[in-house]
Amino acid sequence: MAKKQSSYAGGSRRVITMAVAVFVVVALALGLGLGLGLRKKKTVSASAGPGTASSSSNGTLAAQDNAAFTLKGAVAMANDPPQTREYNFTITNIRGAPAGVEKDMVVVNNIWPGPTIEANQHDRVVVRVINQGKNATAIHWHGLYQRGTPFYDGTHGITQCGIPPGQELVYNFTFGDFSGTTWWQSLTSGPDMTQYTDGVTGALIVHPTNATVSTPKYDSESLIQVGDMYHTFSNDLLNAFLSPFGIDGTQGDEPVPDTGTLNGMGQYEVNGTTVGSYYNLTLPADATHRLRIVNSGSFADVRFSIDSHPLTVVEVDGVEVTPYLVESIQVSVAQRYSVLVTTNNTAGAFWMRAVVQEDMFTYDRPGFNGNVLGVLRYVGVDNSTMPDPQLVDNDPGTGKNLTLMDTSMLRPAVTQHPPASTLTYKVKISFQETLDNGFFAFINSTSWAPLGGSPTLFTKLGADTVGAQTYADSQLILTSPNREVIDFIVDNLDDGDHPFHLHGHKFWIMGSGDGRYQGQNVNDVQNPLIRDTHLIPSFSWTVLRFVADNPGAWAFHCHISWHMAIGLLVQFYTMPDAAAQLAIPQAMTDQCITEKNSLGSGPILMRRLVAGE
Ligand SMILES: *[C@@H]1O[C@H](CO)[C@@H](O)[C@H](O)[C@H]1NC(C)=O
Ligand SMILES: *[C@@H]1O[C@H](CO)[C@@H](O)[C@H](O)[C@H]1NC(C)=O
Ligand SMILES: *[C@@H]1O[C@H](CO)[C@@H](O)[C@H](O)[C@H]1NC(C)=O
Ligand SMILES: *[C@@H]1O[C@H](CO)[C@@H](O)[C@H](O)[C@H]1NC(C)=O
Ligand SMILES: *[C@@H]1O[C@H](CO)[C@@H](O)[C@H](O)[C@H]1NC(C)=O
Ligand SMILES: *[C@@H]1O[C@H](CO)[C@@H](O)[C@H](O)[C@H]1NC(C)=O
Ligand SMILES: *[C@@H]1O[C@H](CO)[C@@H](O)[C@H](O)[C@H]1NC(C)=O
Ligand SMILES: *[C@@H]1O[C@H](CO)[C@@H](O)[C@H](O)[C@H]1NC(C)=O
Ligand SMILES: *[C@@H]1O[C@H](CO)[C@@H](O)[C@H](O)[C@H]1NC(C)=O
Ligand SMILES: *[C@@H]1O[C@H](CO)[C@@H](O)[C@H](O)[C@H]1NC(C)=O
Ligand SMILES: *[C@@H]1O[C@H](CO)[C@@H](O)[C@H](O)[C@H]1NC(C)=O
Ligand SMILES: [Cu+2]
Repeated sequence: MAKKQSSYAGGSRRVITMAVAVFVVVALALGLGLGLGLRKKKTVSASAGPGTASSSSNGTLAAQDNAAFTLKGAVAMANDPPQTREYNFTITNIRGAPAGVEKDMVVVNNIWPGPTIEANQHDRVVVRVINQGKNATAIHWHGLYQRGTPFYDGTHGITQCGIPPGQELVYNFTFGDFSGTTWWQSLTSGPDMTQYTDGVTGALIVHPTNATVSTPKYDSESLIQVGDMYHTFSNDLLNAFLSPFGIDGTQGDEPVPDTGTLNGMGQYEVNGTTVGSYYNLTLPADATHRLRIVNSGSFADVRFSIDSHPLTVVEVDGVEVTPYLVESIQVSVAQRYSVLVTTNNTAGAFWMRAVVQEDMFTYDRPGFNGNVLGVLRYVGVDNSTMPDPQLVDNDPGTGKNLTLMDTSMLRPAVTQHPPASTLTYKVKISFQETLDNGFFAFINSTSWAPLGGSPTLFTKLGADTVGAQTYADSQLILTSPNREVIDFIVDNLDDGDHPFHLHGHKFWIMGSGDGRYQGQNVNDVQNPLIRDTHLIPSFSWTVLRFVADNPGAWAFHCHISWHMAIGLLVQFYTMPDAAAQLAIPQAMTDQCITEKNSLGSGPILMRRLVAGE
């Protein structure tokens, strides 16, 4: 929802208000272009200011030095025998100041970004998640297939109940066919739905064991985790977002971040003084380095570039792509790219830029700084040397007019021929006001709300029988009894772009276009890009194709925290008979009992729509 300078923004909501009695029917019939009037961009001091403590916390964020983001690397790990890599993740509520301004955070092991998991494809990973935080949690291992272990997908309300405060859960999985760059984050539901926004994120790197492609050679590798940053605790922002007047007086306007970070560091101006820090990367001259870039933010795209250094894109969401030389790349929330950078310039210091894109913002956040910087230095350059601002402004390879990666040019390095589809589902997404003055996201006429104590996977497997039937109106579940090749057609009727992610699979992007899908042929596309997170633009259609042969319950959702929290999620329930062969760990069903008990005798739904049911 909501895009700055869009003549459609906000329009459909007002139409709905006038026609509440038939709101779903009317809204769904609205289609494109029925907007009313221009949204004025206003300046508001939304919600609590920087550093407001909304909850008491224990401890403060530990500093990480630059070396924390250097990877061991594929070459160094190539001879490691297959092994189980074990981690303890302790979740706590703390205070921290990643961009120089103190705020409430929820983090793993007292650091942010959280611990990096770096493994080889043939390894097993065992993560013991110890929840010492205030609310329930669940950790999602983004992009992994979890074939045979769908209950470790970490999606609260779908593949597990929350890990209650004071309890722990062991995730234990292998990578199967997955290799490449990804990340983990908490995917919670209930009162604390936007928890990852407050800091439960980290990188997950899987080096291929049996590489089918030879990535161009590189000498070393490291991480670049970028994203937007809010100085207010996300739960407070969510409550303001959900209120009848919205965060800025207009319902549906998403909270605008204060700034962004690069490897957990950023800069912010407080009373004329710049606070925060810079991530520093030091590289030898005449070498090629692989940067694994993740947008672990919650809302905005981030545009990444390095002054005077072009980037060669070689990987997209774990898929090796034909090398593609660009000056900058734009990364939507939850997407990943690997780029190669060659230190062939005159030795010096250069800005790395992670520019938070503002086109989705609907109001001005005072003090906003979207120009997040880090420093690339060549070995031998004094570590206190900062890039020369004069040089930067005059450098033709930098500044504001960089050639941006065109995602339609990206092609898998190994040519693939997607199989013919055997099943088609079509949905439309929209944002609508409800009868009780709520404002929610809809997929067709369903707005997802988690069923407390009763995750889809467990319910479907008979491990739990409460709830799903009673509240089926909040669950759009697309069941396929057998292996299918699914064409999933999405009509985005909204004025915002949405980075959609499918759990447990990758999808081919078969086709897209303006307006609604009207039967366009998508079967002739050659070697289409395949990935797990794709930005579906405003007022457009997209056809995604994937092979549904992974037994389990899999979320397909917008990765913008605010949108998932208001229901922009649909589930694929695949091959129930095969799923029924899987044994859900006892510890997990026990946590559902805890969750149910904590809900008391009231309704088991943690949040549900009142209108339209
Ligand atoms: C801080 O930690 C102590 C000991 O673990 C605990 O008793 C206390 O409740 C915590 N305080 C907060 C505000 O979480
Ligand atoms: C995890 O914590 C347990 C208990 O404190 C400890 O025995 C174990 O060695 C830890 N494992 C790792 C990988 O740190
Ligand atoms: C790698 O290839 C070997 C030999 O073909 C096979 O046994 C192994 O399962 C493969 N490993 C992965 C992770 O694909
Ligand atoms: C992880 O799963 C493997 C395979 O089922 C099992 O052998 C191993 O004991 C498990 N590890 C833990 C810590 O549960
Ligand atoms: C925990 O959940 C409650 C709602 O039960 C919410 O008000 C609170 O902000 C959350 N606290 C934290 C620290 O996540
Ligand atoms: C910034 O200035 C305002 C107004 O003078 C003051 O209230 C505030 O404490 C200052 N903040 C910091 C971090 O110095
Ligand atoms: C430096 O390397 C890039 C590839 O990363 C290449 O495009 C560029 O031409 C090289 N510049 C020089 C001066 O060799
Ligand atoms: C810069 O280098 C000096 C000398 O090697 C070292 O003592 C110092 O810690 C370094 N500073 C930073 C910010 O890395
Ligand atoms: C990066 O380098 C600058 C300049 O030396 C220094 O002020 C800053 O502390 C460094 N950042 C980190 C995280 O070490
Ligand atoms: C950058 O692009 C803008 C708008 O397209 C144009 O007005 C401006 O002249 C360009 N600047 C440079 C340095 O090319
Ligand atoms: C969504 O609604 C459209 C009608 O507007 C219908 O054609 C389509 O089948 C529905 N999708 C699902 C999955 O029910
Ligand atoms: Cu969205």
